[in-house]
Amino acid sequence: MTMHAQVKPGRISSMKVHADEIRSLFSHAMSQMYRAEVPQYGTLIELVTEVNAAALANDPEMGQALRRNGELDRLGVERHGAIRLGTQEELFNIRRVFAVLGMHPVGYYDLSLAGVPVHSTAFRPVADEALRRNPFRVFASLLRLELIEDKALRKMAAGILSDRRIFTPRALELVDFFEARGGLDVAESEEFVLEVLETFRWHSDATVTLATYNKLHGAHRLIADVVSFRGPHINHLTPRTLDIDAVQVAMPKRGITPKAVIEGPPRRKCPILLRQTSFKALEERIEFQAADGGLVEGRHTARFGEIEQRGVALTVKGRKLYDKLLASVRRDVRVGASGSHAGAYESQLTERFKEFPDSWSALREQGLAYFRYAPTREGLKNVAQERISASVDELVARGHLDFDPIIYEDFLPVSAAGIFQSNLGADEQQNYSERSNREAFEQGLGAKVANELDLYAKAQQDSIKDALAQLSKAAGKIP
Ligand code: OOG
Ligand code: NI
Repeated sequence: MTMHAQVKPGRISSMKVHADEIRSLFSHAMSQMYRAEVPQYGTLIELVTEVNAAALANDPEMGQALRRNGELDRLGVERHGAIRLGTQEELFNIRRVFAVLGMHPVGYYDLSLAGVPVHSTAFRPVADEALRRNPFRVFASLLRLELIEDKALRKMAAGILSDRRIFTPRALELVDFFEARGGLDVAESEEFVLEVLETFRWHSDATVTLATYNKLHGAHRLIADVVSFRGPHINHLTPRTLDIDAVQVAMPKRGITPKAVIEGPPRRKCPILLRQTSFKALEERIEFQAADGGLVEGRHTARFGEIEQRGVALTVKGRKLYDKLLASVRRDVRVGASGSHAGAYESQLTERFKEFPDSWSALREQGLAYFRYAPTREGLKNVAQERISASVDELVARGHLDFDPIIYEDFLPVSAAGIFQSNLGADEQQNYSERSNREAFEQGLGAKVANELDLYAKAQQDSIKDALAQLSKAAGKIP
């Protein structure tokens, strides 16, 4: 492996590689590994690439908007993945590992509400510039053993987990270097990526007996997935598509079976938040320990593929409206695991979301979504100093400011639950009495998770400040 982009002199001390570069190396390496391990993912990537090219050809305006927003370049490398961790210590160290890659915990997602015994965060780049360079994110879940009722089983699972080491000693050593010196050099960065890849690798041999696996599986399939293996194998990677409906329809033609419905909002002229769909996890052969010291064959399903289409980030007000409309559809139409009522669900979703304004202007004027502002060419030419004190709305109305949607970079708990469920099988509906426990999560993590809404609000605010400064300068006065 070679560094495909050299350290840019002057950006950071000459010896150190920028975290964005290490993240790009890492996300590329993960994609290569997953492609080799799960050939259907490679097929999915090909399909997405074709659909994206067609979408851009059909809609030149979309291409221009993506370019203005710095998203066109990142489209081909854009993806997220997911892992499931077993202990607080694993969560603590994964945070340190991701920090080397410029990925930080954003958002807290409680999946126990949806019958999945985990809570989660997303490790992702935070700064606009870093997101533009490579937005790779990892949805990381921590198993909540305290939700298992069977005390003996809980104890056994905790015992097994406490014995495993998911990081190579060298990976942790390089994290120590990074923390002590504030960076890694080129050789260390390359080595780090290779070492960390080991943590996410698939192991076709379990660390437990088939009987233990079955017991864990009986409590929840997810518990078996986390506890029975040497490490938190990456369970899916997700490219971004510009037309998720087209990919959903085309999947079966390529021999891929998608889940019954697309999660998230319906198709719209102005996409909001995040739409996702996945293909079902594959059944894979596993060698389990046998009581006599030999091996016995069994099966496990964990790994799948997913696609996503991202839209504008919503404000608190916009998100409330989204949650309300989605909940009303989900209350009235229940899609069966086999896909029954999928058609009714989709038509109701479209119907009820008519209440959600579908033009960028309306979304902006009603304060439902976040936007990035920039001065127009006209504005820079014609603006007069006294005009700059006008409100943002007035400057937009006069054509001095233009705005583009800020992309939603995070996840949606209801959608995530749907992705989990479709890959766990129909039988996995559980009700957990204990509820969200963000404090325990952050305690394990050893840090607070950032609030995603604050980040979008700041990006919008920064763009306004910058745009006004440019207009002021153009009007002949430095602000
Ligand atoms: C994670 C499922 C959630 C998403 O995109 O919402 C997720 C998992 O199955 O571990 O990846
Ligand atoms: Ni996902």
